[in-house]
Amino acid sequence: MERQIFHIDLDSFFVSAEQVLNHDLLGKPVVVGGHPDSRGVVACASYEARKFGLHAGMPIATAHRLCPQTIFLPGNFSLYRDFSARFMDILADFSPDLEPGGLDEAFLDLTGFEPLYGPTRETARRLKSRIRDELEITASIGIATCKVVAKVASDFSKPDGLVEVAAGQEISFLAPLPIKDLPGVGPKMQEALKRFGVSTIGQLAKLPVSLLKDQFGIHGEMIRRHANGIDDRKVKRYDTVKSISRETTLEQDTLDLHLLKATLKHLTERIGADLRLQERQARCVTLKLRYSDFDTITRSQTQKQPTDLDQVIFNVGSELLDNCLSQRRHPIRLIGIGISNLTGPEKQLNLLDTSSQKLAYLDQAIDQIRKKYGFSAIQTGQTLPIRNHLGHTEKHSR
Ligand code: DCP
Ligand code: CA
Repeated sequence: MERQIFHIDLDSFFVSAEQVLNHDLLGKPVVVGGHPDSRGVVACASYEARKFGLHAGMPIATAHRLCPQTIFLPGNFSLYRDFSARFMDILADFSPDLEPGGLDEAFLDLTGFEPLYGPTRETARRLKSRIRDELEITASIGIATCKVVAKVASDFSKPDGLVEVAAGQEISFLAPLPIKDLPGVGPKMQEALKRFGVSTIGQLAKLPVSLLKDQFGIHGEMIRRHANGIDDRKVKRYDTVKSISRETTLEQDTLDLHLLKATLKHLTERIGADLRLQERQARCVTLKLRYSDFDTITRSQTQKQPTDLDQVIFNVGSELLDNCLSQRRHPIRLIGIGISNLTGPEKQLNLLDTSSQKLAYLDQAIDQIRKKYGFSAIQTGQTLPIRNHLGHTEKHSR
């Protein structure tokens, strides 16, 4: 049976949530991400602001210059968490096969539900209405036989859209779109592909596998499959999530240990926040490195004591990084960190260990402030070298 996968994504999420609280913000250029004189970046821009070229990741100062009438809001993380929980509750009413991909997006597997719910598009319309009625926020939905096409379709349909890609139409739907629309194709890969004369997903789909494998390793093979609408990844239920990871392609291939560790610390803080949000701890830490020649390695270490502490996870990752670099000193193109072997939600802190308790309080305090002011409100010392580089390329997976 063909699968029916939905990808549902709320439109301009942070701004939309703010607009529910304050209707005066509706229809205006609004940005969440601090004040114009701050050094931060745009987290979310309303569609009205996007008309002026504003987008997530852009420095606030640039956004202010491009559109001085923009209303800048500092962000309210607990508000977004609340909307997110209500959003996921609505989705869970439709299918237990629900995989959140962040606060405001999720995959939902509705394969086999048609006899019960009626035609798929009708189900999608009902889902959109419920979200609009209960959250006062619009959502965009993509429907397809696999995850990657459903995700591209929901992005394509934005805002307030609904696009269904019928079985057999995957390749013709993807072909005319620019390669940047395919998840996993970052700025570096776009540049490299441009050198081969490739600018659309259709052209990418036809490149020889050997060439993609040569240039980008197994990632290249996966991207080619996705460009052909082939993706057999299942929708993974939240409660069966086995690992959390984040990775980022560096602006330039580097061996600068200071920069590599700062990046690692930043990625660790994000998976740490995710882990604590789920009230879980992890035993195994995995470091991923991709060298400039696309050789990709992972190294793991399992701890006796599960942890949800940024510092502990970072220390393990940092040690793994030192080991890898002592074995092969070659410029790094991508760095990632993951945690697996998860336990919880019950706490398993070693209560006699006061130093780890202190770190737990510190992480909680940082989470609290981030909840209030958004993620980049606090930079710990170790991430300072990369504060101006945090932006688009980072991706996360579960
Ligand atoms: N976010 C962030 N920093 C970024 C990107 C996003 O803090 N660099 C936050 C703010 C967004 C939320 O995550 O509101 C969801 O991100 P999306 O990429 O889904 O973007 P939006 O929901 O803002 O807009 P869209 O309508 O394109 O989905
Ligand atoms: Ca969104």
